[in-house]
Amino acid sequence: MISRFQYITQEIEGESHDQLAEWACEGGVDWVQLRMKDKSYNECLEIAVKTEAICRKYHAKFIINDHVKLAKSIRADGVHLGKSDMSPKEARDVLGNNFIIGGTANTFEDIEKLAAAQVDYIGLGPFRFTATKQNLSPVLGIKGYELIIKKCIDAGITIPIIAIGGIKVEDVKTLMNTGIYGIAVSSAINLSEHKMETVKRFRNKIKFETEKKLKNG
Ligand code: TZP
Ligand code: MG
Repeated sequence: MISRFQYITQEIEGESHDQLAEWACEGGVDWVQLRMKDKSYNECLEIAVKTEAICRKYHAKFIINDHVKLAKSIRADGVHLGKSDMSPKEARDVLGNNFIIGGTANTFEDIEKLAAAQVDYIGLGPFRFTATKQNLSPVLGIKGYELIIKKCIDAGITIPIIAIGGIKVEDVKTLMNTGIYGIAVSSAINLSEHKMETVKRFRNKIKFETEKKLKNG
């Protein structure tokens, strides 16, 4: 099951990935993506082992960004792959069918490629500018999501699409109304003074909007 609320750790001076993950899990996330940047394999391994233990404690899915071999070796639940990472097809060969594989898309054409590679979910963005990611692609805004989701429906693509990039609690309603499946959040939680409270607000809003959508068909 792909979660409709995907939490992503980030590099923050003085705060560890496993501590960030623990706050998020305590607040109620059931999906953690570990996103480490500029670290050696051994550093990543050490952080991943600690973060995985947190996820197991809270029964949250544990997804690793970029590192396919690391995900395999510590038996994470899955990987998230950007355009410059290992291709999803190659990752499937390495990981087999029991791992979740997600891919990044910035356009409908990216989605078509990821759909052909049979990824399990697609992170589509950025919604708006965010300092969390370097070399950011052009922002999509609500109109961009509406247009791309319409093209997905017309093309019969049913892979869960997760909106990402600069998303705040106040954006959840309009984003969910575009037809996206769920939302991924990093800095709005990680840089919040009240992280658990912010997680709860996202969780409740996403749950509310999802239930409304499912009820209305
Ligand atoms: N991919 C597109 S935007 C982004 C990633 C990983 C960063 C999302 O983080 P934030 O802090 O929620 O904008
Ligand atoms: Mg990447």
